[in-house]
Amino acid sequence: MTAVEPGVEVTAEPHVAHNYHPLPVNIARGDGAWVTDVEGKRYLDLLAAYSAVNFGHRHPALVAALTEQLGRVTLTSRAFMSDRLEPFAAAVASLSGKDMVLPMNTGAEAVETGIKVARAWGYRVKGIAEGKARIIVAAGNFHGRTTTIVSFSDDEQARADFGPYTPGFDVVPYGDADAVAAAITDDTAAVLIEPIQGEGGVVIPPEGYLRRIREICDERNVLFIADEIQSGLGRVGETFACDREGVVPDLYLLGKALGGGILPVSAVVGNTDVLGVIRPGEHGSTFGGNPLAAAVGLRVVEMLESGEFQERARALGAHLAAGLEPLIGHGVTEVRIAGLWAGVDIDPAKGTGREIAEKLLVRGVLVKDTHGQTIRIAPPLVIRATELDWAVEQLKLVLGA
Ligand code: IF1
Repeated sequence: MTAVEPGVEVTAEPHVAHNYHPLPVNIARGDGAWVTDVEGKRYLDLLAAYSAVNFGHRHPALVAALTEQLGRVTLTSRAFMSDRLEPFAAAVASLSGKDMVLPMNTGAEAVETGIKVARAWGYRVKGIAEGKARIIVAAGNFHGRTTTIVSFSDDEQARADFGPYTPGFDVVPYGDADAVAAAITDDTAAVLIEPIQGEGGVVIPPEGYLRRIREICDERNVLFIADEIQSGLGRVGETFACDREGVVPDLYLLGKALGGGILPVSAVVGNTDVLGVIRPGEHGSTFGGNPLAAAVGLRVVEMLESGEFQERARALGAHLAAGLEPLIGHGVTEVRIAGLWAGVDIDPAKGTGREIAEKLLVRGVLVKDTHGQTIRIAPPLVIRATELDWAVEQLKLVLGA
């Protein structure tokens, strides 16, 4: 028996590992950093829905914001304003230091919207010939799963048999700013990158990479679009991962945690000289900026304004690093950590990332593997240091470290 907290026990009965992609766990409840499955087993959630649950499952302030809005109005079309949209957009703009917000729903919709804005800006402002606009992206990218987005993915599993692919994208190695500069032509409208690559397993670029991209984009009249859908909103110990280098992109793409771990809420955030290229009626979405989403998103932004969650991510991330780094050479080959977001590469001698994830699951810890040997750790920012210690202890036991 593994006692995980007073009075709660996780039995070590092995789950039958089904050979389907999701891990064999069927969740019925979520509370803070913990979830409970249909059999009543509790798990420490170290994935937090890939950083959509930064504030813990069912954060009381977010549930309250939702409940209060449910008693007023939940959905209006964008043909009419709602009294939640303006405060939400103003709060997101203020948090980002920008003056315009285009609200959408999923991360992929924000990415697709960013691509449309970049192309329209390319034609209407930069003067690129119609239909010729190009966007530079990074190898190892993950920006979602629509057909245009997988068109510029270099992950065969994400793109195979989903062609014909959308043209107009140039792929360069991640982390190499000179490669970005070399790829820019007169037809380049934008550079679209993750400030830290999530799917790649928390791939942190060399210090100065983001600053160099900002400089190159300024020199060459190219938009810098930062996909902060996973890295943003407190995860890396800053409001945005770009803040780590003091860099401000032309467009922030936000999602996941913007919905408080309750609703899909995403947004494209920029200044009017860029985002304003989209004319009324040219873009939209049935649910984008709906009153319910705006109410939750406004509360999320208010919770981030104090800096408390960013500070927690920094402090708890340092604590987690202190627990994980001694495992290097003892079942772990590398640890990459930014704020409270870690990629841990498992020594193949100990098994694959998936095998380790399944062994951790039996011990009441949820993580997700990626790319064979890596497990991703992205706990809710409300987790306690003692819970992190317990999780690291489980990893040590699984590794026989
Ligand atoms: C899956 C990955 C994470 C994202 C970034 C946009 C999106 C995502 C940086 C699209 C979404 C999710 C999607 C989920 C798995 C997960 C994921 F492993 F696929 F790459 F988090 F690392 N930009 N990432 O990370 O946002 O449309 O999903 O709201 O599809 O398997 P979405």
